Amino acid sequence: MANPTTLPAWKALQAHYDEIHNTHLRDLFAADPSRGTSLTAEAAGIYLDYSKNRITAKTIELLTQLANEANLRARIEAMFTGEKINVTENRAVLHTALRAPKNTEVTVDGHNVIPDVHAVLDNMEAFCVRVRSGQWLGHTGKRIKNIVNIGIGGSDLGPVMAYEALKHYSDRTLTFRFISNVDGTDVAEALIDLDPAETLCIVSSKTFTTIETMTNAASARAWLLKGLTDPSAVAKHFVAVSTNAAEVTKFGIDTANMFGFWDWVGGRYSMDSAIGLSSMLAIGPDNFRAMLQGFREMDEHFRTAPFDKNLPAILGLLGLWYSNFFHAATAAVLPYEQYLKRFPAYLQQLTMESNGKYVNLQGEKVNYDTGVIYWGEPGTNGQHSFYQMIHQGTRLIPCDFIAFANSLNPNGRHQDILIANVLAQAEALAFGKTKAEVEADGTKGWLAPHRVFEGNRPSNFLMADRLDPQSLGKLVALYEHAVFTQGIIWNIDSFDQWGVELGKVLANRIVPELESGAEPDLRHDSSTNNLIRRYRSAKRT
Ligand code: G6Q
Repeated sequence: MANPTTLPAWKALQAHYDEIHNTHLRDLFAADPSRGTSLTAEAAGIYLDYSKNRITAKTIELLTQLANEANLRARIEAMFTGEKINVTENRAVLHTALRAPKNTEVTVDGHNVIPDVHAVLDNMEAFCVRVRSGQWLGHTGKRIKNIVNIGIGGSDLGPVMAYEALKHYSDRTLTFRFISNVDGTDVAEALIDLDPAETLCIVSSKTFTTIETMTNAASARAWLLKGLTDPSAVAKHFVAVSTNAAEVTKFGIDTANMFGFWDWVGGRYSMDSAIGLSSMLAIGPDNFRAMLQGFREMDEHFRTAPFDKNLPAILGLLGLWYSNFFHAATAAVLPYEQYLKRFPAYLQQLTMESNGKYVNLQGEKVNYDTGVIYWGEPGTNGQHSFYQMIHQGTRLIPCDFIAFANSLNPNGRHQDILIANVLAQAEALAFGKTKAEVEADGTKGWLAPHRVFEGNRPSNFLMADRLDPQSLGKLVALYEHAVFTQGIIWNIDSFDQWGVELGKVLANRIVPELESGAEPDLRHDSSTNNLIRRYRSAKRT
């Protein structure tokens, strides 16, 4: 693939941007009364209104042309059919196979992976039924009441996000905790009030070598044995989710209690693999399979719908429009659904680890911005803090609003007030409040500009019926494929993470220097050496 900025569609988009970037949404709406219904798309029960973007029909035409020139269609097929599109790791990228129906065939190195996927799913299901029904007992014969997932990054963010998102559907007799940070406080607080005899730890790590997870798992095992004393208790209280059977065995977990996945599942794309074991324990196998069905519906839509009707493609292309043409540095994701409180954090990893790359597939430094910085909080909380800057700041911050027609906890006027707020925010951002309107309200002179809202602040509006396992699957797949769309056009490897790998190596080098009894031979820069010495002399234990 070529440098995208040399493609005819990119050049046409630049010229088009020069023409329309100052056009106000007020004027675009005034010129076309049907805009609010025409610039919309719907698939799998998710409605996307993208009319409040700084675009015209021509913009969409050019963006889809760009997708075509970048061979997006062929690249989608390459992903779905198991081509090794993660070129720097020479791996297929097949999270879509995790939710493919049993009768599909997807081959990697000549091997159909779908039966393997379903075998693991069936194992997970059998295990979850045993734990949830009380057939699986702890070492002392007590029923499991607490589930602790120990993992980090892709082995944590998906499980935490999904647990929070689907709490409404979870078994409330079970307590869930998630330990990720190597800060001893994380493990201490997670276990503080749990009875080891009633606790099941899931050690989730693709590699089973990540220092944070292995340190936390060792501490959790020590905590368990302090309570239960007999080392054979580990077998009843620890299971593993990993691709590394040898390391799992070394840790002392029977591989009969290991749930596998494969190198073609990236960490940040793994919440629907065995990494979702805690989710399945929480919501039950049927709900987990319903979530997979949701993912699958969005996969099929992405694979087959024309790009101008394709939700992930539109979302991805609009993100690129603001990143590369308006030079917006960040984008806010604002779910008006309390259960989605961890969704922005989840998306942060998805987009930033996937597309935060400065070299292209050929290893050359790119001369355009890649990656969208996502951030956000559930509404309406953000309205009372950072929305000020979205409304009246000097930076352009495109927003994705996510709302559901039905609350899972209907209560009087709550939902109407919530939805009124999200609608009002999107409206105010787009249309603002003019000086004339401010003055008509009685504010004159130098005070008036403080109350003027320029508007023309773009947003997408996603709406679905209600948050449930299926709609969560659809939403996650929607963003996965939007990120994919951008990565293809930017011509980068969205599926490696060398920046993360580096962190893993660097810390391992310094640990022995901090733990050394004698003054270590420090070979870092003067700042790092000084900080190491300072830490060594200040630490008491
Ligand atoms: C995700 C990344 C990264 C990874 C963690 C945990 O795409 O690769 O966040 O998930 O570093 O790795 P392990 O699962 O191997 O412990």
